[in-house]
Amino acid sequence: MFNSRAMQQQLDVQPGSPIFESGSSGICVMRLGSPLLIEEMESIVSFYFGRPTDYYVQMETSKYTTLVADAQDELNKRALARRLAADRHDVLRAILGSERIMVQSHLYLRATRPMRSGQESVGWHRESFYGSSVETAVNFWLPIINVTIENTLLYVPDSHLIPDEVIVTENEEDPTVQRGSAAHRIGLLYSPKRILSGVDFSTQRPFIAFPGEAAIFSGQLIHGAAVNRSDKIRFSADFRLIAAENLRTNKWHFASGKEYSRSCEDLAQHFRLSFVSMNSGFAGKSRYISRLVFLLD
Ligand SMILES: O=C(O)CCC(=O)C(=O)O
Ligand SMILES: [Fe+2]
Repeated sequence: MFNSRAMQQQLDVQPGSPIFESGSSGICVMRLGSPLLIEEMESIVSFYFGRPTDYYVQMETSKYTTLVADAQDELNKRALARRLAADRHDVLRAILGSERIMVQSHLYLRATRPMRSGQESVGWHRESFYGSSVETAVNFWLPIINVTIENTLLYVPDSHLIPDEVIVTENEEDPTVQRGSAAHRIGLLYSPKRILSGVDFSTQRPFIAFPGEAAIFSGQLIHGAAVNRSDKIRFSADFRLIAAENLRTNKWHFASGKEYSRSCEDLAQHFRLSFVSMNSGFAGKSRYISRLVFLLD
């Protein structure tokens, strides 16, 4: 589906390179500083999804989305969005051009089952379709387990430069996703939009990022369509970041029950959180750790 030249071009995108300019593709891939963060996320996912894939493929959808929401809650209790942002604060400061970075309080866990019909993965979009973005916000996306070329996220290079007015969409209500349900909490859409015109999809490319790496991209980049053509569940996580100066409102985020964004500048707190996760296995001391994170949070 993708030629090797297209892949090579994405690999050339350097950490910290400007992502909002023309010719930048709108995306860059960077390595996380601490491998412990991805190990912790892998442990949590493995703990919740320890059975053979078939067990989950056959699971009734509302039961499955509740399980994903539970695993997502565990990641959020551990403040992983802010800890990941703090881990590469240097690159994010350069990309966002600010010393004060706000992090979405809620990290989404995507756990897309193989080849499900209906939307178990999000279709092509930019964040402004769903109201959670301004032009200067960026997305942080990272593979956790089983992300391959057959199920990774896709993007259209430089599409972040297309003005909103040029993109024509239509709404398709999805009766299977109730507002406020577990499915909605894990990022599935009750009113997804479909792009009718204004985007040339012929230049689409796959996100190539390996465990321990993260892709940072403009929230305006056209991305999505990660239909899972592999035979395993695809696990990845994502959240959004913005310079404090550009945040116009800090609205309530229903999925986390907190303000939409929190500052990631309290590094002392992040060091304490990282220290805790360094000295613990998930299984052994999880109750103690969760409580500590909750108190600090
Ligand atoms: O991973 C996915 O399927 C969707 C991710 C996404 O839309 C995002 O990171 O903004
Ligand atoms: Fe998105």
